[in-house]
Amino acid sequence: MDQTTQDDGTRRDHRTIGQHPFDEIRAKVIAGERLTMDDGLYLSEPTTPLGAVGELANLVRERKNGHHAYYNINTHLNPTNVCVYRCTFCAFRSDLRDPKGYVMSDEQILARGQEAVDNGCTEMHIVGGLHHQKPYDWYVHLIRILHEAYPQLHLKAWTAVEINWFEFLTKRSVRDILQEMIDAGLGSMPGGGAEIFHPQIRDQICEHKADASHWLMIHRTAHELGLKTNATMLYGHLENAYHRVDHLLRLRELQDATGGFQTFIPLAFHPENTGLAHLSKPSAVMDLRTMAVSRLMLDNFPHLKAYWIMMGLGTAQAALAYGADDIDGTVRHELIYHDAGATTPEVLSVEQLRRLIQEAGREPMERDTLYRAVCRDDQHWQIGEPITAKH
Ligand code: V47
Repeated sequence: MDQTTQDDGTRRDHRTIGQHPFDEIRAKVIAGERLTMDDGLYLSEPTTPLGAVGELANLVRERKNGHHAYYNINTHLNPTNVCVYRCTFCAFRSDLRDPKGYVMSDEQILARGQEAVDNGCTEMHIVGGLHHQKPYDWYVHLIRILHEAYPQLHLKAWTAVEINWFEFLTKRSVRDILQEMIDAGLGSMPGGGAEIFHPQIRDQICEHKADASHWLMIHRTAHELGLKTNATMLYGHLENAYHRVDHLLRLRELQDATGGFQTFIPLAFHPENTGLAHLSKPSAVMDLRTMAVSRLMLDNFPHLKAYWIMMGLGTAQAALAYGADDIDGTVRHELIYHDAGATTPEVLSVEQLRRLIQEAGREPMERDTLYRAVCRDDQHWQIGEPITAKH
């Protein structure tokens, strides 16, 4: 396609003759060739038929993961909601002295671990606020006590933004901090805190947070230490298609270098109780297009997740035909989305999750956090074969 994209995302179209741009993109995808910024922008335009974009994304999804749709049995733990930052999109955070603020005790944290194990969870997803008064040692301590008490439970913990906060608290290197966390029991890192990398948007929604290059450096370091990580993108607020495609390209570049990302999770903005409450929630059409464009641009990511808590059950089911191959998990104790107005249930049973997947025409497969098949009988589970997405 003969086009140039300027810095603000507008495009100059020099195309006069030749193939229709969609045919060109389709030919590239079929040949396994890489898409460009301009391709991503074309696919993002509301006038590019959503069905056609979805079909192309589905082709890549089935090439990589066949008809499987993965899920896990998991729980969330947010040890505190007290946070020094005031990101405009966040409804979860609390000021230090706000009655809404809480900090969990060791006993409460361990009780959550016990509840997770009793419910057959393989994973605990741990993130929270950057507490004004909690020392770094507290964050290491809670990983250690959980891991010592429940060694089978995979601890997927701390976003890059939290790791950056630990750098500030300790004045130590990212490598040192991550190594200490790994020694304490950290199993992998979730993808939060990425928001939108482009400074035109990042500076408006979370100006104090680690910037794009710092977020990426922390994930690069994690990958070098052998940790698998995820990546997210928060969309449907102040950004436009250019910012979204730019975000995807930055992730793709790091993945080329390290191969350490497992899953990409596009996160739809929920405005209720946030500093951006005047905005409306992105539509299902936008959710599906963002999933499909992400699948097509992130050709080196093995998995894309339709996070049902955020998308709603119906859209998450549909997303399994628009590029997603994973639906996250049973999810107990989710607070970040429910504080921002999500109306999805607090938890789904395994039967409900499997039925959602089957209704979408996919074959459910339980995985652990590191994408290995999980084999279960009534009381016990064990790890089976690794799930390998094809290129
Ligand atoms: O970074 C916060 C987002 C993220 C709102 O790695 C909001 O498997 C929408 O990263 N509306 C945290 N989004 C959640 C997250 C995540 C979720 C599920 C799975 C994984 C994974 C990671 O939630 C934040 C931010 O981007 N967020 N507030 C809101 N009002």
